[in-house]
Amino acid sequence: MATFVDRVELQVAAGSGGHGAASIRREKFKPLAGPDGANGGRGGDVILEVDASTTTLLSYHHKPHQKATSGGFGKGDLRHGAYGEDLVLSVPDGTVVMASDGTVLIDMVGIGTRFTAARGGTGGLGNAALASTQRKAPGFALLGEPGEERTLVLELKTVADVALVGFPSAGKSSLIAAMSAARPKIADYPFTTLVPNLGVVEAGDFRYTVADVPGLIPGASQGKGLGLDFLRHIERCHVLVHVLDAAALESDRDPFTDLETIENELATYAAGLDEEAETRVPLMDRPSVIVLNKTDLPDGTEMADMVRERLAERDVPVLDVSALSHKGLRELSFVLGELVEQARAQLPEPTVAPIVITPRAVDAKGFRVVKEEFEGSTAFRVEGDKPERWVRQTDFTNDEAVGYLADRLAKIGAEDELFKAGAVSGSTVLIGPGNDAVVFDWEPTMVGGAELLMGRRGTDKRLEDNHRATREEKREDQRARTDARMKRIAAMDAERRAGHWADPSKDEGNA
Ligand SMILES: Nc1nc2c(ncn2[C@@H]2O[C@H](COP(=O)(O)OP(=O)(O)OP(=O)(O)O)[C@@H](O)[C@H]2O)c(=O)[nH]1
Ligand SMILES: [Mg+2]
Repeated sequence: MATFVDRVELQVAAGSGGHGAASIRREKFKPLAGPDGANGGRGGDVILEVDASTTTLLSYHHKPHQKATSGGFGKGDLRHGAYGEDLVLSVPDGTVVMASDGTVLIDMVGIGTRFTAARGGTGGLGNAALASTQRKAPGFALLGEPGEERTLVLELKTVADVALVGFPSAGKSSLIAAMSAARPKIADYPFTTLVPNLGVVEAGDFRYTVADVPGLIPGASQGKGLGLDFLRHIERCHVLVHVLDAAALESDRDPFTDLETIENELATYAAGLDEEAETRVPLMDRPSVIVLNKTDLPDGTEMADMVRERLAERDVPVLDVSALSHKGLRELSFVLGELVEQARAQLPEPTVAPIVITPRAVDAKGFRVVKEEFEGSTAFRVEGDKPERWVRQTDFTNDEAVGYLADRLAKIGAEDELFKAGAVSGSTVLIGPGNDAVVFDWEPTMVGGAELLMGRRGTDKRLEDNHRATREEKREDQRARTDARMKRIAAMDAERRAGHWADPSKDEGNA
């Protein structure tokens, strides 16, 4: 069977932030003139955007991996890393975006609606930005953060005022083609239509959209034929049109049983739509119209005459039409226009469902320490956005960077909290969630001790040497150098006399 492409799994990866640079400016008479490592650039976001010219999710079926560009590295001489470019992915109106567990993240309705699917990583700070009065020459920079990565499920639920439903080959696409400027594929074999076609119909000066969905067969609600994959396209429509083939060739079919079959499938499907009930009129209660198509054919007119009365008992408009000869189409367009107008008027004010992001259990400090089992012994896990981000920014091959991380953690009180939770020197400390955590052997006192021995982190004695020599000091320096030179000359002369060196003047004399 043809693959259906209005439900796709999409892997999105935002760009990573570029690493910051650790660099020292050099000037002619001041080789260590201060830090000049610039920040890394921010990684690009992956953004979904509703675009009028996009009608299917087909392109993502072919390219399910989408990645934005990463930010550039910071460089010396304060050259900032380039920003990563955002990747904007066009999606059709009515695309529902879900997390991989099925949670709806956003229902993208309306041209121009945007959704940031994955956020780019922030660039790492360079050592120029990390410098402060206490830390004049940081010998490290922060790493750029990795971009967000997510698996999303995109599902298209066509947004149309009117949905045409019916058996395959009933003439749904032909009707769309006859009533609007849309030019869907039409053929005399079942399942010609694999994705919904959308058309704009004008009835006087009222305009509305009509969607033609793939043909339904008995058992569709259980997955037969194209199954459930397309039934969701009728969920949002205001008006249902039952397109009945009055000239069907099969002997076991007539418009009345066809209609009952389709209604059964819709009712079974609608029973599964619980959450929709509050915002929309239940599917089976929506206004509907019955059209008897192909009444240009003698068989068609005959059949229409036979079933018209029975169909009329349902208290919905029944119209004889022909997509081929355009018979009854003008009347149909006005009947539908009126129903759409009424339905739109009853529409509740559109409410934007807020996206609820479950907040993490952290206290006012922005982190918490939990005690847990880790590889058979007790460990302490630090959880919180800040500590986790700081860990990602740390270059663990650089002791100074690790020390800076310790400083940051101490500053928000992580050390105190670890003490309170019962951590002692040598305890295993994890920062971050699950298996992504960074594991440390905790040495709180050593960090302090190292501070005492080496002076403040990020200071460099050579940068602070502002002493200028006095005239007497310079003269003394000169004298010492002259002495040293004289000594060197005397030593060389002694070596020459001792015959260690060849003497060019003597060699010439021998020649
Ligand atoms: N004579 C006649 N033929 C029609 C009429 N409407 C459609 N047909 C023919 O019926 C066949 C099926 O038409 P489609 O419009 O493709 O039918 P459909 O309902 O979209 O079919 P699926 O997409 O497969 O569900 C084509 O050969 C059409 O030319 C009509 O009013 N009169
Ligand atoms: Mg069709």
